[in-house]
Amino acid sequence: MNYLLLEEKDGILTITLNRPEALNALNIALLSELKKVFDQQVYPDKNIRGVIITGSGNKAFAAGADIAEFAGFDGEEGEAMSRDGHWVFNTIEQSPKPVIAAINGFSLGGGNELAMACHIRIASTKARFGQPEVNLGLIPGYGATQRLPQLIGKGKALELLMTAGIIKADEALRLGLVNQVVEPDELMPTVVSMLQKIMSKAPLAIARVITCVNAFYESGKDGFDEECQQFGASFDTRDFKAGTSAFLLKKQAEFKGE
Ligand code: CO8
Repeated sequence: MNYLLLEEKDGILTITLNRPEALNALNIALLSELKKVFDQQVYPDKNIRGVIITGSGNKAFAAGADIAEFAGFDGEEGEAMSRDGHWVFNTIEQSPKPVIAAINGFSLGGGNELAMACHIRIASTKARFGQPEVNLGLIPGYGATQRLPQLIGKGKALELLMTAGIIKADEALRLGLVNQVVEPDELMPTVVSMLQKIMSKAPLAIARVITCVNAFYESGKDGFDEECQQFGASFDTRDFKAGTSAFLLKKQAEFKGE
């Protein structure tokens, strides 16, 4: 990996975007490495039960797509880049393992779109958020026109998208863009602690929750119907038996993800 640092510990894979000299701007090669990590490690590896995505250095999560890289693109290349990015970010959003963005600084443009593709966002007080694409004569191409209104509502999303305003972490929390804001030195411990809490639950049930919530936003899908199916399928798992018997015996359940 040229642009990502990977560290696996106690079932958590931490992926660090590693281009600090460019504020971790997302170039095409970095995104393709990210896709590979999810396809080849996160999805298939049973030992990985949760994922953290963060940025290297102390200034940025990611300050957007790499402007220098796409500056010479034409429309066809721009659309292809956008479609490739959607493919990567959808893979993250649909990950059966929980993915938390640990937002340690600037979360702008494509960087913020990456954060929004994660299931949960926890920010340091130093984080700054925005979709500044209209400053460049562009619109967001990695999902912000869809995921930002899903998270904060249409009116505020349009305001941020059209003014290119940069907001602080406390405002992002107020709007619902992030789940929690903590001091910088508390960021990683807080993220790890939330992931550990999720990872202590039944893994297949966690995956089904992600599937059902995503279904609400997927065109052509009936989220209520998806819930009925996934609910029913949960009964046929060993984890369901383990969870219910542990409850009835007043014990702590041990889930195996089976
Ligand atoms: N792309 C490439 N390089 C970047 C980016 C970026 N997005 N952001 C920062 N850098 C580089 C700077 O060029 C600089 O490099 P160098 O030292 O070689 O000059 C280095 O990072 C440090 O940046 P600054 O000196 O600018 O740091 P400041 O603290 O002064 O400013 C800012 C920080 C405010 C974050 C500033 O860097 C900035 O405005 N960056 C650009 C933010 C932006 O516009 N992001 C949106 C990009 S467009 C996008 O994300 C579209 C996504 C969808 C694309 C879909 C396909 C078409």
